[in-house]
Amino acid sequence: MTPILLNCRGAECSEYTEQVQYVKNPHLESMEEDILYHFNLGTKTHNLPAMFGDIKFVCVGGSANRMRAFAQFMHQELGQPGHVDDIRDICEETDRYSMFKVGPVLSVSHGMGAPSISIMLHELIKLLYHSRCRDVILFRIGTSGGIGLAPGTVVITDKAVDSFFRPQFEQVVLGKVIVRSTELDEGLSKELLQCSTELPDIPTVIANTMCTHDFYEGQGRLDGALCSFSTEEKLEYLRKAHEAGVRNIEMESTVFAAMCRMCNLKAAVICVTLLNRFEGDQISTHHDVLVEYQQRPQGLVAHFIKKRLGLMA
Ligand code: R2B
Ligand code: URA
Repeated sequence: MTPILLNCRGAECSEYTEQVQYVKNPHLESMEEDILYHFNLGTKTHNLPAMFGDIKFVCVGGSANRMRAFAQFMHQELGQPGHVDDIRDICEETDRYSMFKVGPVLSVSHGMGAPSISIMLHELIKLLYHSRCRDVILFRIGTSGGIGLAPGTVVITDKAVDSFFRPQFEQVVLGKVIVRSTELDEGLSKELLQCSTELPDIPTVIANTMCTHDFYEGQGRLDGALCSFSTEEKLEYLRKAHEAGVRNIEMESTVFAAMCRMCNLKAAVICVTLLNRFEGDQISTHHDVLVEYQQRPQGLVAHFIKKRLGLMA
């Protein structure tokens, strides 16, 4: 690994270290100030290294409430001092995203869909860079629709694929399509699968995850405001996805995988299935059951983090 200049300015700028570079943007070096607008944080207004420099694990998920609950859960699991109710939303002055810090763990919401998570990830990755974090692992924990799996099964993503079952993410940049690989860290996925075997009642598989740009027609649902296909066409598409190794469908994994890969961040996607799409489209399971399902990826990641921190009995 070649030594690189840390992102420090003025008098601090002489420091060199062995560090993996998390950003790939030459323009950042020449910026006087970087405002992370959607987090309401900035390099001049906040001492980012002091606030975030010790982060080792970042967990992202769609909903602000779920990511608050994850932070509170981690607070208990890591035996942190203070009361869970005192964990404050670092981004409380903006309602775009929520962010909670518990020791070396950051929990951040990303909203729904690729554009929303992509904006969040740009600012999160710059936050890690400005904070001089090292050896950070990112997890996306979320919900999904299952293909041929019992509801409640946790899927650790092998390949994040697009709607054509290709392991890639396409982004339009300056009117041209840029294609980025969505390969994830195989070792990390296997380590997470091992963790699942050490926990009771978390049925878990490693499989491909399909990422779509819509929840309804885009995921082959018959119950949206629009539907342009028959039941048979829907089932044929799901069967093809199944043949391609896809076992769940969600809406952020490809851009998450592509951005983490480009930025040298180890990353994993862990989503619970809420229903089996061969059996229906509506999510009609009782609320309490859904809440328990959504805790499964959280429990798995918490177990992984505790093991990595050497906190397991
Ligand atoms: C899973 O659930 C959300 C849609 O309900 C979406 O953000 C996703 O990926
Ligand atoms: N999230 C999705 O994107 N699809 C589902 O079917 C369920 C949750």
